[in-house]
Amino acid sequence: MNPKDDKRTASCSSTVFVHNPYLDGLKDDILYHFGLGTGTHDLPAMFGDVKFVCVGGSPRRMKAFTEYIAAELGMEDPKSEYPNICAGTDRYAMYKVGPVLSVSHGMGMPSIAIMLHELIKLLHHAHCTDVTVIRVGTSGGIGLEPGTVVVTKQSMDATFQPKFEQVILGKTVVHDTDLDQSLAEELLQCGKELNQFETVIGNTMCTLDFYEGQARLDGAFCSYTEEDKKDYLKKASEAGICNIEIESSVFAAMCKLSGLRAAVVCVALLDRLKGDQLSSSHEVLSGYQKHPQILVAHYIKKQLKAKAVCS
Ligand code: R2B
Ligand code: URA
Repeated sequence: MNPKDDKRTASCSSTVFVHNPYLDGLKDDILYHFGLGTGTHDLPAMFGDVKFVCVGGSPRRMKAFTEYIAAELGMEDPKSEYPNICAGTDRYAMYKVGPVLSVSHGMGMPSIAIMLHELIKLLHHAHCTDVTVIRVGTSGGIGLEPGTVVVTKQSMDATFQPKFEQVILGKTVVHDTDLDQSLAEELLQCGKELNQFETVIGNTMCTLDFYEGQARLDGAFCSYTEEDKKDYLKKASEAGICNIEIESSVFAAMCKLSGLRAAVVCVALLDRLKGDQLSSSHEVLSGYQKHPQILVAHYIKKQLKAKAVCS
């Protein structure tokens, strides 16, 4: 639907757009991988107040994020277990506290793309407005100290191009991967204010896989030399790439298509110029994984405080 044709579009609030003329013809829309649907759930009542959606790979991490943000916002309920809203399925997990929704997306572009189709429809059916979506994740850094948080400027593919390609009906469709630059700058500023860990802004390379796709030497297969790997990572660095992960490009493309303000905030778990294996202890890696959550919680708190002052 064109933004101008949407009667719900108020002068200063933006809705979540779907671009599918067939959706209106559906009696009920079943969000299969969430175990939710328009015929079975009152989506506006359940989700109409959502303003921030935080997405990340692991269900456990997204539950931990919900507990953390609830405490940070002073919304924690000591008796609450934060039930998984998607309990009817084990594909994704979803938690909600106040205006913050946390959703897991699994690993890789196909997994996050399926989740995003259903998330965008959910937000649309729930008549949500002014929603910000942030991926809080992990990545491999290029020349960064482990624990550094990278706020993505632009998501690049494995050939260092800022695009996401999808084959639809046998034809390659190219989407751009622009993220909201002002949101990225605000998040960088939050990292500076917190001053608890290094935060940088830079390009993120999104690959099809964790091993050969990211020039690792420790996969089941390796069809290149260590010299080739070093040369590739050097070229990536020269293209402004600071970190590598496997979801950001389709995330950026789909959020842009639906008019969602979006950002990617990932911690670097290791420096890929120094190695491939994640050899730090579980405690150290868990500590690093909290960095994007701390930063994004700070951002959400600031936004809610500013809104409270204005209203
Ligand atoms: C980063 O870490 C995960 C793989 O270990 C994947 O979800 C990603 O993008
Ligand atoms: N996630 C990735 O995709 N790559 C890494 O090296 C670490 C986490």
